[in-house]
Amino acid sequence: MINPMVETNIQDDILLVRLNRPKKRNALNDAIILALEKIFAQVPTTVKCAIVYGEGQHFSAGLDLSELQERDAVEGLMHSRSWHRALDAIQFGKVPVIAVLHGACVGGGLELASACHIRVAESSTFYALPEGQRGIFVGGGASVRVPKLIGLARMTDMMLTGRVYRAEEGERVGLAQYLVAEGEGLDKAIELAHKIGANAPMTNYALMHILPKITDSTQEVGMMMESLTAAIAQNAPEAKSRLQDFLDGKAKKVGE
Ligand code: 1HE
Repeated sequence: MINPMVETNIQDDILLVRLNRPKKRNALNDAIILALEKIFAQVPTTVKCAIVYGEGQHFSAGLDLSELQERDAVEGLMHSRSWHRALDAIQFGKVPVIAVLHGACVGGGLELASACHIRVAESSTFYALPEGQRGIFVGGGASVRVPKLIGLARMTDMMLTGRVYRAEEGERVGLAQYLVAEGEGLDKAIELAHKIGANAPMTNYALMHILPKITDSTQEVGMMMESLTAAIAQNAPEAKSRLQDFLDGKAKKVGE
């Protein structure tokens, strides 16, 4: 175990990562951020998908505010970059990552969730970016990732006014892709993880590493990257056998 505040466990081919600091509402201190970076840099090759979730009543209360007091500007810059490294290790790591949300998913907690590829929200989830109210600014990648989920106007509103999105509204605006009943998030995530793990590795790789670059590119460059990716993916033996299975009537139809 890298750090008792972040417990890991492998179940089948799924890596379960549990934030385990419930007394402090899973507030993310430097040690937790470092542990997350290490965990996601060292995902065993047998693992096909990971799930991040939180112990206690909340997913995460964000940055551990007690750590902010003594930092000067240079230390603040380094601190923000350490979050970027850790959350990049999640977004651009070896396997897709699903976040299971409940209770507070605020500040750095939302930054962590938005670095994951899929968010499953239980009905108690609420989202906020209280940095505006605390007199600070987001530093864990929210200004890049959150507008991609909900748009610039909504993120600006969240920070200017302290607006809180409840679970249902959050799913509607794009903060989560799935909304489930309380206590059902982990089961839903495991079900999704099995589906993700059954994909061809090249497809998952392309979705994690190439699609974000395509969407950040100009149309011309994006289209070219898409064609190159399509060509490489369909050339793989795995793609050939899956296509043959469909033509032979052996593969599942859409929706089955
Ligand atoms: C904390 C933190 C924290 C709780 N850092 N200690 N994030 C925030 O501004 C959110 C601040 N937290 C809250 O608004 C509330 O704690 C919650 C709505 C999340 C949960 O409320 P509740 O009633 O369940 O818990 P609580 O009683 O407020 O907190 C329990 C303990 O956790 C208490 O400590 P105790 O020693 O008095 O028991 C709290 O002080 C402690 N705690 N949240 C430190 N965040 C990379 S930049 C990212 C920038 C940000 O993330 S800014 C947003 C920070």
